[in-house]
Amino acid sequence: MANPQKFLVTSALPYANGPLHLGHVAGAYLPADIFVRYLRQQGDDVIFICGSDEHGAAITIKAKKENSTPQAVVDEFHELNKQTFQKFGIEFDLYDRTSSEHHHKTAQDFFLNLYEKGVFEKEESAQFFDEEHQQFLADRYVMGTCPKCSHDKAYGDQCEKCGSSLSPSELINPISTLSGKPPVMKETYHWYLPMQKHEAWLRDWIENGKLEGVQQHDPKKWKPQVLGQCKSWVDGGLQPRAMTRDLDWGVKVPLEGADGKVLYVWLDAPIGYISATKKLGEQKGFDGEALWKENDRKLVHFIGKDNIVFHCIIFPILLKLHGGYNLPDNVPANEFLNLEGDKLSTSRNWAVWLHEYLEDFPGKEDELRYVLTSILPEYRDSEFTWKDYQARVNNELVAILGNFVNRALVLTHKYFEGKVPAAGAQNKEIVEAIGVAYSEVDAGIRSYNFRQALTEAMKVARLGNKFLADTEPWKLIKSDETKTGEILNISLQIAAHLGNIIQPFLPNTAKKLLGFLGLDANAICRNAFEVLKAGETIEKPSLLFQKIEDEVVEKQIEKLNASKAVQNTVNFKENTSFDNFQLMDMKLATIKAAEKVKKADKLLQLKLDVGGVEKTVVSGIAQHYSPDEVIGKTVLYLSNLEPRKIRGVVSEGMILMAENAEGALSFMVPEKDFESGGEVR
Ligand code: B3M
Ligand code: ZN
Repeated sequence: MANPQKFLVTSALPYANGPLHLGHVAGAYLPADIFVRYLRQQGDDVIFICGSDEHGAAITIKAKKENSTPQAVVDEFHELNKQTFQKFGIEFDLYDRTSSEHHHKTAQDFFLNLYEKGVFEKEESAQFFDEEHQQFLADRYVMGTCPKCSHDKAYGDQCEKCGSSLSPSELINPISTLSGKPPVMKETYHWYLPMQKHEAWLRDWIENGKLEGVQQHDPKKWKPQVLGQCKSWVDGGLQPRAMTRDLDWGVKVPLEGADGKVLYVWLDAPIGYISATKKLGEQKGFDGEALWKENDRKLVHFIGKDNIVFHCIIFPILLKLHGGYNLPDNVPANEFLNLEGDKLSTSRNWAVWLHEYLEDFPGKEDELRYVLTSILPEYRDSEFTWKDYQARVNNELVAILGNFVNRALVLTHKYFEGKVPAAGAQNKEIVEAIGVAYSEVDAGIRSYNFRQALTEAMKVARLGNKFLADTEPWKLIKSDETKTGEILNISLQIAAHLGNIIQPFLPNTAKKLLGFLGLDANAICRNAFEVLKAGETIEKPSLLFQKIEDEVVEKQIEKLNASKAVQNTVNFKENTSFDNFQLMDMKLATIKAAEKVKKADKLLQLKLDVGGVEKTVVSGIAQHYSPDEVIGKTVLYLSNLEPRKIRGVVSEGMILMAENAEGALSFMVPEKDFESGGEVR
């Protein structure tokens, strides 16, 4: 056994404003759990931290929508998610929460440490303000068209469709999610982190793993897409980012004159990893914060790709400026898991909720662990389908792993009264194959390639299945009992190693299988082929897996489509006044010229004639129409939106388009041959 290594492993803190779905599990939780289980099995010293992220505008928006309070919302989902993780077998050392007092204290101390060092710059700024609700709008309270991909429901901080990190002022045609109306700009002030000042050392840390006084890491071990996103962020020019927000829910800014302001959620949430570790230390009697300072302990953050910039740019800057803390050794972010051909979406209820899976499939946690690990989006988005779930369970778990174990143990009972038969000569090929499997699983897991590691582990089951098929002990028994015994002895040793090697992936199955063999999981030495001694008694096995029947899968697909049907009902916004409607100035406009906007593959720049007046509009229709398709069309034009500069072009108003359920767009054109400039009311 090599010298034990030390790790501090975190999984992204899920927002406590909704349940967990399979995308969350495949993104930041299952890979981390496999990693931690394996390292612990190898004797490494691992601390595994997670908890609920309970601040941020999304939670306050949900509370407002449900006429509830943020605390009530987070209490509900913190409990649900904590229970669900436990039932699914994700074994955190602590599942904490950021609405806790100890987290607020830790986050405020962290902020003050930086504030007193002069890290922040206090800046006045114009911020979106909702006049109806008399509230400044944090990023998540503003929605509009993404300037990068023209997704029309992008948030002020992030576009969920293309993953771009945005600021509210970049959105095209922003509206307040509180009132549904365009927000106004109002003066406020915040404390900014001037990220641009840290570009030089940050780039060196990202590209070379080097940073004075901080442990070295190896960027070559980082996933290319993670490094790529970091580099493009740094190359794109780091910008000052406000580290406080005008919200009444969150960690209060611990400064005079900061009433009504809280820490930016992406400042406080990662500090949640630290406060949780401290809390764990208090519970277990050690200095939790010290784990963040041991230079031989590797910090690994498991996240989804939409969290890369926060974990690889912003949090490392904050950790370094605070001083004394390790920076991440690796951030093996996963891409996105899609579902039945569409993006998983909490808001559209297009998801398989983990807690519902556990209710519908009691005792089948390992089946889901197996299928999700087999399709983890480690380097590109991947897809969960119920048909694939059924196929993998039936054709791999039942037909290979379960079948091999069942035959080896049943035949031992049938021919040798459940006692391990005498061993014969070693089968070098098999011993070699088992050794290779162990080292391949080790290499896979330690390089965050869990799909490959599982494939290697399953080779042991395939090896056993093939060995029985090739040697046919059920025939040999008729002529040579000793030889049959030797074959079953080998099969039982393979089964023991199989139980050992699948532990990180399929912990419940491993426990059952090793239980049949009367083995203690930690007593299996991977370097010795013989685990079971001749004469030892093994239990009569039960089936490790049951087939998934067609109707079970059909029922799940129906359930999904029913939820989509509900979601596809028309969404009406809240009523508004006729006076408000009259504020809109809509006219007919004829498109005189059109061209693509440089470096924006979804935007067209249109020259309009509006009754003889020329107007310019940037419109997110480039993926639906080519420039020459639109010239000459007379369309519906909203003229009096505040002009907005988009990719260097000042857009004066917008063209109104209709969109169908599949997302196709259509112009709204007069059914009579009306001239441009005509009023629409
Ligand atoms: N709450 C997860 C998300 O973006 C976010 C992670 C915080 S980790 C400090 O869905
Ligand atoms: Zn986008």
